[in-house]
Amino acid sequence: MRNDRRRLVLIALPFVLAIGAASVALAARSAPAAAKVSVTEREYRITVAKTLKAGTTSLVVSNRGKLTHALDISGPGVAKKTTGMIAPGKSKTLTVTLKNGTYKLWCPVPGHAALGMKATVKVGGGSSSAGSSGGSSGGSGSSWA
Ligand SMILES: [Cu+2]
Repeated sequence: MRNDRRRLVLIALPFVLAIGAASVALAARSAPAAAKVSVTEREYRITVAKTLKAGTTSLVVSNRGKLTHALDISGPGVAKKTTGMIAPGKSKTLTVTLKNGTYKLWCPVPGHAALGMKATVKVGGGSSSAGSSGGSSGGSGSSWA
């Protein structure tokens, strides 16, 4: 009896491990690596990084103001997406795919953009500088000494 149960566990264990590993791999594959960028809104301005990287980006928009706000974004490949209204103290996430270019962000609540709730964000631009600054270190002639 006791031996049988132990044997059963020994037989089942590799299967459990295999299933576990497979589900981990699936989870890793299905989750797109979206960069998270925080955006803060209050009366009457929008705080966000001036430059962002191209790719799938989750804008985490926090309303730190006392009024209801929202965030609209429009630019290359993004034909106006909106978070919808965000109550004071709340936040919403808006996922967009950014391409190189300039994006406009603003609060669509009437009057708010005119009062200053708008921002411009640049994506990409001069990204391909990697590799050019190598300095061709031949190795042999260390002239610093
Ligand atoms: Cu607003």
